[in-house]
Amino acid sequence: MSNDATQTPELQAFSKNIRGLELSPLWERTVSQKPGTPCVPYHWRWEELEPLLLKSCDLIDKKNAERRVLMLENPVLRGQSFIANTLFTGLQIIMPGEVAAAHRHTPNALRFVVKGEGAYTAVAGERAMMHPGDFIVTPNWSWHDHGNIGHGPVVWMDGLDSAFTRFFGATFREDYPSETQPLYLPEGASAASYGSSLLPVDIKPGEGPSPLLRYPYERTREALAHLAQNQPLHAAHGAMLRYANPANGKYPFPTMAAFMRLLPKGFAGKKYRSTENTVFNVAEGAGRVVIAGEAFDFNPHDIFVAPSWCETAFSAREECVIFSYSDRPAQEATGFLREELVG
Ligand code: 1HN
Repeated sequence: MSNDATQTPELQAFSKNIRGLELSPLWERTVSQKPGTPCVPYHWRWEELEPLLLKSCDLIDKKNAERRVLMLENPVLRGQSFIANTLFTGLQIIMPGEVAAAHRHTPNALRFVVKGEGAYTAVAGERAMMHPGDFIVTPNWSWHDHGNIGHGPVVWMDGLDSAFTRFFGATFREDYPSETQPLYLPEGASAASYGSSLLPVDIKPGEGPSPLLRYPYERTREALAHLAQNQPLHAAHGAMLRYANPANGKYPFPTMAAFMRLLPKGFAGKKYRSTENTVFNVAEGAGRVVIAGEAFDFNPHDIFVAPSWCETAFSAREECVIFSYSDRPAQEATGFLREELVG
């Protein structure tokens, strides 16, 4: 607050004098005390992204790019790597025969597979083939490498909570001594232990990231179709499911939640806002999303971001299936999360 009482010559001199001691008077503070962030809604079209990803393969090989990733940066965060204050989003492309070398880091990573067949990811000793629509978990500090043993390019979206590790000053990374890690678990091991609503008998619900490596699209799609046909739709979200950590029923990561929604053809959703920062990836269908008053017409594989407290409303020109991830678990754990239907 700045008023006459704070503008006396003595106070002005005081404020000026304390500046040299790295002090500032709270009564002159100008930073926002409102929800929301400086980040803006933004939409990236697959029809523009795909040719750029393919072009990047001609221009940079895997020896020179540790990961061939295009980062999606919020227009107000250019140079910062982030799509919103709390989230990283990248699009990664891997060509036949290529390997993305094994490493590990403190940020958690999720993958949402966009297009192509024949790529695998290996995480903590287990390999999983990646198929479009799959949701894949790379827990923090686990060794991971990727490869393409197929015949065409494969693209997926990387979502990381690296904004958190940067914020805390807790970013560490290490390369594995060889290009790929040893596979000490058979393919399907984590699905067998955790993927059928059954748990190993000695598992106690705890904290931490999901032990299930891959959430296959065909199961997600089937569950959503069933839900959309047999349950009332949510006024804003349509038929929406949350990916669960099977070991504790919570989120796949302590920081990041992931969701998939189905919007039936003709769905016109209500406006919704929350303090979550959310990134969307269109798995199927076309429609329109209005975020903070800006309309974006989306098509399959498009990506858009709804920063905190931006009103968001969906309408579906065709049946749509849309993946999203957000910082909800971190905001729930801290008690900061707020959400509402608007109007
Ligand atoms: C990373 O390790 C991957 O493993 C992708 O594929 C994107 C962005 C920032 C930091 C590490 C990967 C990343 C990343």
